[in-house]
Amino acid sequence: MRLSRYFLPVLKETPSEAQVVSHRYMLRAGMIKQNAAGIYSWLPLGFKVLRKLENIVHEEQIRAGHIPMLMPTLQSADLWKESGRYDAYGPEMLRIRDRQDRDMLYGPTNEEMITDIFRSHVGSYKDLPMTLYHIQWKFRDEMRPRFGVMRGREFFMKDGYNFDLTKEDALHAYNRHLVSYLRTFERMGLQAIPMRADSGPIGGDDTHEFLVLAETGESEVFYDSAVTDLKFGDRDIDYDDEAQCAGVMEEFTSKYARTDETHDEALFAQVPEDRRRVARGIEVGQIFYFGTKYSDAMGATVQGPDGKVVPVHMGSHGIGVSRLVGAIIEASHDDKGIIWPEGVTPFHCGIVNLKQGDAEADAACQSLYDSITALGLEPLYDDRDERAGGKFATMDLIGLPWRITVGPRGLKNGVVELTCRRTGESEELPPREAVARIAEIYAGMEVRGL
Ligand code: P5A
Repeated sequence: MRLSRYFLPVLKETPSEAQVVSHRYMLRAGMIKQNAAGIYSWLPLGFKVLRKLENIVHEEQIRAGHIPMLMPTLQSADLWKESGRYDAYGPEMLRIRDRQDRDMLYGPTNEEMITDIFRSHVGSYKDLPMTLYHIQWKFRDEMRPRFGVMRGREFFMKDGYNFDLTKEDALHAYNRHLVSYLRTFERMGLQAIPMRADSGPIGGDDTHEFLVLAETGESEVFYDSAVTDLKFGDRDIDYDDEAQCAGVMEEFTSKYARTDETHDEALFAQVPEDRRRVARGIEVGQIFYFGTKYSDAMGATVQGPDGKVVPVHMGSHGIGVSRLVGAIIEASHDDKGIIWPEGVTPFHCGIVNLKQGDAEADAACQSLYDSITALGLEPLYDDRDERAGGKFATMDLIGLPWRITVGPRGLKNGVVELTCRRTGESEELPPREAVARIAEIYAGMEVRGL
């Protein structure tokens, strides 16, 4: 993409309404525009990151054997009256009446709708286990929408629902989700720690939240610092293997790590004192096992191998896809702007032309642009007729992890400059080698975007 043809409305001033760094940088980098409290348009740069996160979530869900689909944002209130949650959900639910005077709502989550789909089409244990998911906009009329996309009213969520014959099978689904979430968040360059939590309006006893540690996090968390040493890495997991999934679950959840709702001082006191941590975290995902709560209320049953008809065991699992954009920035930035991890960056590298209009510099930039594009990667070429300082400031703000700087002086010596956004280190090298380095950095990584 050439910057002169792109829509990147960066702001020079720091917007006064933004209280946290991710919100400030998302507004300044032209990623989002607020349309109403907690409701945002995703401008082109923000939309690219959102799509990258969505792609990673899809890939990891499909890898775990879960089946993608799409349910609507608007729901009929009838199903919620059946489950008993229409009244219980309270003022967070946006209730709408259609022209026929029917009660509708903008879905805050989809347990009821998926249970209805299941009961309409599945009647035998032979179709189980089954996990269906979608990635769709949700609406919760939050009392205090704030921190930009981190606590929005309209937000993008991946929500998945498992259906199993027995409690044991459903607990395997729980563990499988935990494992796939560890992998998903690591691919995004994040450490998200599973912590024992409270289930709130979703229900059930077993639930873990995934928290990214950050000073601006809304949740207070208590943990044994040993949990931050755990890395999922590139383990080869067989998601059907119950023992293997249970082993990873055990490894990642046996140390003390809890949100304030479930915190237990007496248990925490058993953690060696030098490893006890009290901090703040951003909740980027949550998994639940709630047994037969919805299948009992809504009659979602299957015939078991013994011919008996039994309610299915269920759980649900969510990832806050739009919240993650803010969470990644909270975890990865400096005083000049965002620093995108390679796995989620909107463009793979920037190309800065120090002397637009100089025939040699223009040709060298175009050639770099073509070579990097031919690799299947997306460069952002700043081809505007602007001062070098302004171009660097824009690149730093929008946070592309690598920048190639091209100027007549370097070209005389046959070199361009390759700069790492995270370390600030630069090296001079011939253009062909710069392209080879970019190819090497992104080898084996998901590279497609929009
Ligand atoms: C699990 C999926 C559920 O709704 N039902 C279906 C279950 N869980 S949850 O924890 O309530 O939400 C899942 C994730 O969505 C994100 N999230 C939000 N993101 C932005 N703004 C909000 N107002 C908001 N509310 C929830 C969180 O990341 C949460 O973990």
